[in-house]
Amino acid sequence: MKQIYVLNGPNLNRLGLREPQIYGSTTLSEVERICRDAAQDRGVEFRQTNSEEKLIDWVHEAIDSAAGIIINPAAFTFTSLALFDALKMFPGPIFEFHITNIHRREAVYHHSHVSRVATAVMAGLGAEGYGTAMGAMCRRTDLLD
Ligand code: DHK
Repeated sequence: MKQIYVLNGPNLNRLGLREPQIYGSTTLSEVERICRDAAQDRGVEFRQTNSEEKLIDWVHEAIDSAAGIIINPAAFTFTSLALFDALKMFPGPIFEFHITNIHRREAVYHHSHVSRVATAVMAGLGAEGYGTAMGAMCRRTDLLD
């Protein structure tokens, strides 16, 4: 069975230290643990980058090797048509994930380029929400297998 890719964008490497009043105190390695626990025996590829090029390369890689993608594109959500174009090529389910409810935040966070290609959008559940996203993705891709 193909793996689930969990891809994280810029500044999320600072999770836990970065604006804890907004993003909470859970670190990215704790988020990885949450995802792997929720996936149980499903294979998980968990990555983070501050580079738009790398994020796009990982989406290309996922086209051939992933059953589904859970992606927190962070700031690239609102800036990257290149990421949108890359995700359009992915044949499986794509869950767009945000720790915060972007629609309750500043206007710069209101228009996502990713939502137009995403199967589902999850925002505002906090870091724990990654586990919810993984559970849903495993159920959905089990059905597809
Ligand atoms: C993370 C970011 O880095 C911001 O650019 C987004 C997103 C929100 C989050 O909630 O996970 O606006």
